[in-house]
Amino acid sequence: MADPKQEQRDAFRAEDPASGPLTTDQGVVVDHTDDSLQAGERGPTLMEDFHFREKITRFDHERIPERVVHARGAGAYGYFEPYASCAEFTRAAFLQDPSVRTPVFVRFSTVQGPRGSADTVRDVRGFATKFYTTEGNYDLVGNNFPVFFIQDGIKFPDFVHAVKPEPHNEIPTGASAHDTLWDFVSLQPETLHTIMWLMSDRAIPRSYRTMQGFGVHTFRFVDAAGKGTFVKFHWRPLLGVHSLVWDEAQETQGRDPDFNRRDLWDCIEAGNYPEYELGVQLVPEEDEHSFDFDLLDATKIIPEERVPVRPIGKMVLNRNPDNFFAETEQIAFHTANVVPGIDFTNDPLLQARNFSYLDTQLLRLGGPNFSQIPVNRPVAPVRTNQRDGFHQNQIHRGTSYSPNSLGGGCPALADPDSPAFRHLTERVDGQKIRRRSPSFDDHYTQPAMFWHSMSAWEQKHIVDAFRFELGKVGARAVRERTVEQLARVDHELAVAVAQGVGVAEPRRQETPRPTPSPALSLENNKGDGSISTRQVAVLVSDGVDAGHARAVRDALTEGGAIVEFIAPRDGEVRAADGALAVDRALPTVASVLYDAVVLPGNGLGAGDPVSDDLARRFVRGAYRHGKPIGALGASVAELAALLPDSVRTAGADGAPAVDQGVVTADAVSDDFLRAVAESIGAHRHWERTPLSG
Ligand code: HDE
Repeated sequence: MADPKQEQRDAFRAEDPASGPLTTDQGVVVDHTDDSLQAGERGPTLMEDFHFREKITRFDHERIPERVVHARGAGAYGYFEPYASCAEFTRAAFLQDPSVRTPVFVRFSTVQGPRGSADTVRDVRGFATKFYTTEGNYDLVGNNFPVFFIQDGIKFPDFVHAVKPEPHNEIPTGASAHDTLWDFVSLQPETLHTIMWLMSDRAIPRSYRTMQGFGVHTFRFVDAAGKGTFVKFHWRPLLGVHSLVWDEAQETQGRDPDFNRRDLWDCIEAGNYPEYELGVQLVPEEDEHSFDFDLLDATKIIPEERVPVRPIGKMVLNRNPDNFFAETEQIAFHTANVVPGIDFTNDPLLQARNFSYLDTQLLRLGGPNFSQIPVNRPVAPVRTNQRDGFHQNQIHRGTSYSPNSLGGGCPALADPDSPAFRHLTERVDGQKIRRRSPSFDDHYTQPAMFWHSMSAWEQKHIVDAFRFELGKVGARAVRERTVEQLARVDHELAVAVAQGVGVAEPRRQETPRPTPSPALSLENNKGDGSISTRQVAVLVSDGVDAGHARAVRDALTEGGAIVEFIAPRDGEVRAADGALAVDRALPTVASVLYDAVVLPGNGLGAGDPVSDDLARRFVRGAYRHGKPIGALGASVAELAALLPDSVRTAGADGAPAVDQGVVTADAVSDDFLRAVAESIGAHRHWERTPLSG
C-alpha cells in the first residue's frame, strides 16, 4: 500500500554516496581529505584550505540543544488504521475509514536523563505519536503513565528542576533517587498518584513494545455537527504489558545502556513489528461533573471499570528511520497540533503545554521553519502567509498577506461549509483569578486506589522502590515528610517504607478506601500468553546434546520466540552428533538481556572455571529476576545445585517437573516444550521467594 510519508521522504534523501566522488558542501570534487594544506611539510596550516575549514566548521556545529526533558529517545515510522468509522463522535478524517492507513512517526523516550543516558532507568516513558493525516499533522504527545505529577503547567519548571540532577554537582544521571525530587514530592501531595506509578514496575518497561501509552489529559472529540465528547486516549501493546524488576534494570544500565532502543530497532529490522491498539474512554459533555474528581485534573484517571476503554484502531511500527539525527532528533511534537474533530479542554496542564511545545522547538531547531524539516512535514498541502526566518527552505511566490487582491485573493479562506478546523464553541465565564479549583483538592484517593489495585508482588516491588529511593535521600526530614504523606495514602505502605528507611513509623490515621481498579495491575495486562519475540538464551558447550538444543530452538522459534545459542566462546561447539553454530559468546551477554534461559543438557559443563562461573551467574540471575528456566538431562542436576531446595526438579522417572517457572525433564518431549513455552508466556514467576528487589 502506498505510503505518502515515505514517498515524501524520498524527495529529501541526500545524494547517494555511491553516485560519485567526495565533494565539498558546494559540490566541488576533492581528492584528498586526510592532510590539511600546509606551508611546507612541517609548516603551519593555511587559511586558504577551504576544505579543511568547511569540514571543521561543520563538525563544530553538529550539535543542537537536546530536549530539556525527554532528551533520550528512539523512534520509528509506521501506520495507523481505524477498525471502523468513529463519525458518531469525531469528524477527524483519519478516524473514518478502515481502509485508509495514516502514516505515523512515534518517538519513545525517558524524561530525566540526557541524550546519552541509559534506557532502563526508573522514569516515566514518553510515547509521542505524529499522525500525518490528510487534514494536517495530529500529535498525540503522551506518556506510559495515565497521570502526571502536577495539575497546573506553571509548576512544571519547579517539578523538572526538582527531578533533574542536583544543581551543584549534576548527580544523579537518569535517576529520581535524590534529595531535591523527594523534597518536592513531600511538599506537593498532588505528585503522589504519579509517584505511585513511578515506584511501580511500570517505570521500568521491558520494552517500548510492551508498555501502554496514555494521552493523560481529557481531550475532546468533535463530530460533524460541532458536538463535543470528552475523550481519554489509551495505547495498548498487543504483546501485553511487561516490565523489568529493579535489580535487573540497574544491571541492564551497564550491560546494555541501549536496551530499549536496540530492542525496538532489532524487532523492526527482523519484521517483528510492534503493534498497539488505540482505545478511547468517552464521556458525554453532560456527564462532565458526574465524577468525584475533576476531568480537567491530570493527576486523576477515569477507572476503566467505570468508563470502559473502547478500541478504535491499530498502529503498527514497521520502518526504522534512515538517520537518527535527521528524524528522531529533529522530530518536533506539539500538543496544539490538532486536526478537525479533535479539540482541547481547559485542563491547565494541557493549556500550558499548548504554549510550551512550539516555544521549545524555536530554540531547539533554530527558528520558525522547523515544520519544513522532512520528518515534520505534513503530507497535507501547506499554504500559508508565513514567510522568511532562519532556515527557510522554500521559495514562496506571490503575496503574503490576507486579504489581498494582487495575489488573486489566494490563499483563499475555506468557505463556511467546507472542512476546516473550527474551535468548539464553549461558554467560558469567570473572574480573573489565580486559584486552583477545589475540585482538584483530593490528592490521596487515587494513589490509594492504585495501591489497593496491585497484586502482592507489585505492592512488594513498590515498597522496595520507595525504600531504595528514600534510602538515597540524605535529608532525614525529607524521608520523614514523605512517609507522613504516604501515611495519608495507606498505613501499611507507610509503615513498610518507614521500616526500610529508618524513620519513625507514622501514627495510624483515616485513609481512603476506594474501590480498586483491577485494570491497573500488571497481572491483568499480561497479554494472551504468547511467546512472540521473547528472547531465549540456550546455554551450550562442547558435548552438548545437540538434538535437545535444536528441538528447543525449533519449538520456541515456531512460537515466535527469538532463540540464541550462547557458548563459552564464539564459533561452534562440538556435539556428539555434529557441530552447533554459536550465536553469541557468554562473556558478551548476561541473563538480564534475555527473557528466559534453557539448559539443553551439558549446558554448564564447559569445564573451565571462568566460563562455568559466567554460566552459573547467568542462571542465578535469571532465577533471581523471576525468569522462566528450562533444563534437560545432565543439566537438571547442575541447575538444582544452583537453586533453593524449595524448587522441585524432575527426578529420574521421566515426567517433566514444573515448579515456580522452572521446567525440568530427563529428555526433551512435547510436554517439556509446551511447559517451557507456557512458563515463558507467563513472563515472570514471582511465586519464588524472596522476591528480587
Ligand atoms: Fe512534555 N515537554 N511538558 N509532557 N513531553 C516536552 O517538548 C511540557 C507533559 C511529553 O519525543 C518538551 O519538544 C510542559 C505531560 C513527551 O519529542 C517541552 C508540561 C506529558 C515529550 C515539554 C509538560 C508530556 C515531551 C521538551 C507541563 C504526557 C517528548 C522538548 C505543562 C501527557 C516528545 C520538546 C518527543 C517533551 C513541556 C507535561 C509528554 C519542553 C511545559 C503531561 C512524550 O516542550
